[in-house]
Amino acid sequence: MNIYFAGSIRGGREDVDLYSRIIRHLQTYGEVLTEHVADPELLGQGEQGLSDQEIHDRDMDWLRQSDVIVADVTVPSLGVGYEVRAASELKKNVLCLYRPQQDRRLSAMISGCPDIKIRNYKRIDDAIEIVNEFFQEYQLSTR
Ligand code: 6K6
Repeated sequence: MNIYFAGSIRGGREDVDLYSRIIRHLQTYGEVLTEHVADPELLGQGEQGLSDQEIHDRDMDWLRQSDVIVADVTVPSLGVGYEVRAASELKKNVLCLYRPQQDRRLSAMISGCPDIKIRNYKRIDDAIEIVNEFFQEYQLSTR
C-alpha cells in the first residue's frame, strides 16, 4: 500500500516532530512516499537540484500513485490544502488530522468538505489511534 503523508513545509515547521511520529506509525501499514516531510533539515530553502515545478509534478505523481492520503492540517499550509483537494478530486481516501487551536479555526474549505474525514486530536497517542481506526475501516472497505 502506498501512503501519502502531507504536512506543512513553507507554512511552518513547528510540528515536524509530530509528523515524524505519524509517519513512523504509517510505515507499519505501507510505504510512505513522502517521508521527507518529516525531515528536520527541510526548511525554507527547497530541495537541492529541484525546482518548484519539479517538486509539484513529482508530488502530484506520488499522490496519484497513493492509496490513501493522511494530512496533518493543524499548521495552515497552502500546499497541504492543495494536496487534500487534489486527493479528494482523485477520489482517494483522505484522512485529515487536526489539533484544535485556541487562536484560530480550521479552514471551512477543509472542515466543510464532505469527501474527507477530519479527526481532532490532542496528543500523539490519539492521532495514532485515529490512524489505526482509519486503516481498519479502509481495509474493510477494500475487501
Ligand atoms: C522545502 C522547503 C521549501 O521548499 C521545499 C521543497 N520541498 C518539498 N519537497 C516535497 N514536498 C513538498 C515540498 N514543498 C512542498 N511540498 C508538498 O507540499 C509536501 O507534500 C507537503 O505536504 C506540502 C507542504 O506545502 P507548503 O505550502 O507548506 O510548503
